[in-house]
Amino acid sequence: MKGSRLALLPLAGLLALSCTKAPAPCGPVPTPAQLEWQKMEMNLFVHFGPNTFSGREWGLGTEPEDLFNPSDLDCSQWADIAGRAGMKGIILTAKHHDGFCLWPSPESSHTVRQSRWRDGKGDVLRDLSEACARAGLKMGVYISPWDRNDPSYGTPDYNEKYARTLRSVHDGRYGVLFEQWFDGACGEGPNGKVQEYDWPLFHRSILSLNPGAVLFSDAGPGCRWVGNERGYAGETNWSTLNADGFTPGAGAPPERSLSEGDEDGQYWIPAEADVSIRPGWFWRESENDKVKSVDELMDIYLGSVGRNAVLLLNVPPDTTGRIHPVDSARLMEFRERLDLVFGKNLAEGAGVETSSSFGVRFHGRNMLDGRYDRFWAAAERDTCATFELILPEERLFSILELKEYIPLGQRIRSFVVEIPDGDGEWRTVAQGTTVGYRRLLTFPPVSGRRLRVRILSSKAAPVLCGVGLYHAMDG
Ligand code: FUL
Repeated sequence: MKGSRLALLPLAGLLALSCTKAPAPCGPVPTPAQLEWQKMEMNLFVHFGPNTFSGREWGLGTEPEDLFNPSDLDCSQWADIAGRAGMKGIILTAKHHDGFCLWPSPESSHTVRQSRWRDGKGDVLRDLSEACARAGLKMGVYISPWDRNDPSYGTPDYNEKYARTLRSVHDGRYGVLFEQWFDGACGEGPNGKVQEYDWPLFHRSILSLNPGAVLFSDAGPGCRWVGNERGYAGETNWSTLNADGFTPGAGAPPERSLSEGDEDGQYWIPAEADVSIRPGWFWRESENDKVKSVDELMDIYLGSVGRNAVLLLNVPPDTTGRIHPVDSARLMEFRERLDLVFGKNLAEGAGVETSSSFGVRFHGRNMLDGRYDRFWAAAERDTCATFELILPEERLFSILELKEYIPLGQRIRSFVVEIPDGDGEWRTVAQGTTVGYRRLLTFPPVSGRRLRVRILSSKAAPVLCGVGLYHAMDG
């Protein structure tokens, strides 16, 4: 009795020691705000403004303010639909290229204040911030630097004015805004001149007031455009990017870096994939029958959220100021499909065997407890680590989900998924490259009890906090 107690002491000491030791980060890592942003996974994009009423994609800037006159603006309806669709935030085009401000901006005379809508007393940002707060959603803003209305556009004064505009929206009056969207389009203003933007000034103006804001643009610094407007990230998608020397618009990083990131990129600048549920960004009657199908939306989801990007899905309200019934019904069907496919993790209850682990705390079962902050870490030198799932019974699946614990950096370069064939030999069913925050890899349905993931190459020993198996059902 006495002897065994003594024998336990060094073991307890060892355990205490191993509890304090954790894997070291590898390369750039997300800021806390970028991590929270990535966890949002899917947000609603709202293109709304004079174009909704003119049918144009890019307004000229000469539209009379009275053109903007929604008959029944209802931001609570947007928030309700977004929340029910499983989105975590809403980003509104507070100012598009036509320069019209959906809030009574003190810096502009081309705003809702000059319109007949609500007798010039309306403020869409106010309505939306209140609706988002009620629905538990975050709010972000798209404020186009390109302005086809402002007479000072094309002169240094415009940069100062634009910076003041940003400050007046990010100063807390509309709550804490989670993202600022800087689109890359840059054309001529009313005087025929093109603006040279002062990006450092714009960034400072926001971050000094709202340090947690994630700044979107072609070159970051908070998150990056994915390089296309179809809603797909590269199959390989690093959240790291070499952004030095690049600017939004014409000076953007090459398309491949936007969609795939740069493996040894210096900065953590994850991808955001934007796409519209309709052919255009703004609502048009003629596109009511061209709303994307659930299959298309599902494919986009797998190609964005399932490839380590955040999905920004545009659903533009109509001239009433409400989301059209066709779009809202489609979003609800999309949600039903997501719940059907991802509602239950078929890996639940599985035994997990790993090639190694980094001390006792970081064992393989951590990948199945549903918590982001508990993970399996392979032993320090085990960059070709393997884990195997042993399911309680035979199950049919066609999607593998992997999640890296990105506060320690993005590591995995390539992996294969294998199941045993009749002779017990491992057979490859799929292969992938990067993982990142969340990877959903699809393959023809397989039925079995055992599945093995062999990481072939990783920048440092893999650190995975989630694994899932699902079955993709078609419509
Ligand atoms: C682009 C704009 O030019 C389009 O009109 C749209 O707003 C898209 C999301 O960003 O830069």
